[in-house]
Amino acid sequence: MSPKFQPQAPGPNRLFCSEDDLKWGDFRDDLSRDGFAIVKGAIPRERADKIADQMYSWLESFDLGFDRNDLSTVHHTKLPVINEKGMCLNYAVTHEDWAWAVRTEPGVISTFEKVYDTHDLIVSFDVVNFGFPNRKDIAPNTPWPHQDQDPAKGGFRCLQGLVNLLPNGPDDGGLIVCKGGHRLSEQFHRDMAWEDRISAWTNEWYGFTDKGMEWLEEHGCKWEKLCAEPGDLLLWDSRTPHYNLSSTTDQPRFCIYTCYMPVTEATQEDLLRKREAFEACVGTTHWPNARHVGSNIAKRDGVEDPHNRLRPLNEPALGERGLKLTGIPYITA
Ligand SMILES: O=C(O)CCC(=O)C(=O)O
Ligand SMILES: [Fe+2]
Repeated sequence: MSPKFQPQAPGPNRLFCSEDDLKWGDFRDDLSRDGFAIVKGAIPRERADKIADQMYSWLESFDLGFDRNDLSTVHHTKLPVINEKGMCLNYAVTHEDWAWAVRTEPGVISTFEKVYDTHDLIVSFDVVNFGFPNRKDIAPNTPWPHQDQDPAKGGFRCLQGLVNLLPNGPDDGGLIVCKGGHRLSEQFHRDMAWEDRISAWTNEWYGFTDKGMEWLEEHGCKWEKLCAEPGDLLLWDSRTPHYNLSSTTDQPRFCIYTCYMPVTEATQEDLLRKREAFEACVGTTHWPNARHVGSNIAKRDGVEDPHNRLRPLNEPALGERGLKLTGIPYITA
């Protein structure tokens, strides 16, 4: 059987993040130079506000006592399981209609189309972030500087993104990046190859140790906390060292990770696994090729959460573009 769509591979204007490709006059120049960029208003403010409202309603839908207007109800007993980094991994949250609404926003898709110079993209089913300020009821979010790319595989391979959904100032938590670190990545891993690695559950993750952080500093890299308005799209090269901070104000931080790659960079096996993940309403990492898939079984106090959900509360109604982003129409067998 031939696929429903014949995919087009990335075109000649694909971003390579090399010295000589600073030529676009838009966010791609920042991305190439700094390893990160902000696309202002990728989602119109009104629609971003609506998504944040739906995210709050989703948290309240568990009926555990969380009330968006009362920060004292931010407690793990009153919420679905959210880790110290603000991430919610289960409950089919990544397939809620509002998560898909963000993934299929034209301003978000077109940004990634420019980066890869193709319309034939697939999107990750990544987790969702509900970062609440000053949490004392869960473990502290200590710095976890890392890159989301296998050090053994150099070069620009994947662009990560997140759509910011609440006002996000300097102390409101969120993404912190190491400016220019992407360009030093290969040199870093050559110089630091002697060092024992922090254990990781996937090769596509590398954690920076204190020594690694010193190396970055000695090579002139500075860390920068990115600030954004609702609807802004934050982008970073997977080689760029980064982590997230928790809010120290009264302002929560909500975001949805959105990462796309050309479908031609996924194998048929990847697409079949991705289809299974879609049908089972489970998540992936930020890598859209679904090398790793998640589960909807959250554990609360060591046992299965009685509030687990295997399907979204509101199923997404995907149009043709949304369906293509799942990769399913590109399956040949
Ligand atoms: O929440 C963020 O800003 C960053 C998250 C992150 O680094 C990751 O998911 O790998
Ligand atoms: Fe990351």
